Amino acid sequence: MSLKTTILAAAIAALPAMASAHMVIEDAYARVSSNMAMSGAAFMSIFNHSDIDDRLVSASSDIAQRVELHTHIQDTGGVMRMVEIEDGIELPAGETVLLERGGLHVMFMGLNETLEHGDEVEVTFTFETADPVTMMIPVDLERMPEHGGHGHGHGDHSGHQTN
Ligand SMILES: [Cu+2]
Repeated sequence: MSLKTTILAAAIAALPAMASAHMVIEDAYARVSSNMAMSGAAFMSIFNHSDIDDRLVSASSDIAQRVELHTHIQDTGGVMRMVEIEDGIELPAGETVLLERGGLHVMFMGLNETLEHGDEVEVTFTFETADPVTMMIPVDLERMPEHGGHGHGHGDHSGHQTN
């Protein structure tokens, strides 16, 4: 292979990474909040495939009147509650950040339509540095929370609500 061909091949190989703006969002799913019928949330992993620390600044979608970035905190009474993260979610270079049940999540406030299992929701993610990412996120009302960290073992279906 000539040097020129090698460079061309390398450039072509680099294209998909550039197109995805160095943010790789995987395993995304959305669901209706169990405690608020007209709200929902989305969970996923975000891999910052770059050497630049970045930040998820906001998410937007037509599915809801407002889309916020939330996390859970424990209040003084020991009760977990959700709070908006106003300065965005940190995405350290080369690391994967998990948005998961009981932790960080994308919150849909005031759903414009109900989320049915199997639907897809279009969501656009805006980053401080990386290009925005728009993707279809499947609604999965059957997914159980990940075990680990929240005191729920496998087979714990007690918290399962489809609505
Ligand atoms: Cu929330």
